[in-house]
Amino acid sequence: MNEPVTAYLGLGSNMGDRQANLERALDFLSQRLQVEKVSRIYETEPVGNQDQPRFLNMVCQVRTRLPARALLILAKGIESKLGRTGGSDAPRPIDIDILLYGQEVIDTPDLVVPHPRMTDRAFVLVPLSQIAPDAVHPVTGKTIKELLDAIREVQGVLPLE
Ligand code: PH2
Ligand code: MG
Ligand code: MG
Repeated sequence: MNEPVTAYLGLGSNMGDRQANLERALDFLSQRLQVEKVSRIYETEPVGNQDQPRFLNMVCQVRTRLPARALLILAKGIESKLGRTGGSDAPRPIDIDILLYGQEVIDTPDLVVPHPRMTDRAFVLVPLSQIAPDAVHPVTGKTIKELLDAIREVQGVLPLE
């Protein structure tokens, strides 16, 4: 049996009942692994394709014996149960990204961990620094708090209520 690993997942929704989508995704995740911590929910301006609705974003800390690839398959399965169709920059009911998987560095065509864009995305680093400020990014060697401090202006990331 594999040793349990602490991983961080990023969740985003910008279609339908966004808050309900996040909650249902967390529900599905907790049926298959231990969800140890969840961040607040933030309403965020779309990054990249700006011609789409605002997102709700959050992150969670999970503990799992699933290998990274199995975790990816679980995430994709939940995305399609919640009705995700369309490409990577289309609006979606839910997007579940593996941000960190222990201290592992994975670089394969279908899975790259740490998530390649997490270091400059405030909508990831703000919620992640809430639950794991001292987690170390295994490629840069920096903590989440250090990565967040390196972003000059944190804009368009507002806590929901
Ligand atoms: N996800 C993207 C692209 N842009 N912008 C925000 N604010 N939140 C997201 O989750 C997001 C995005 C691709 O996955
Ligand atoms: Mg994403
Ligand atoms: Mg994704």
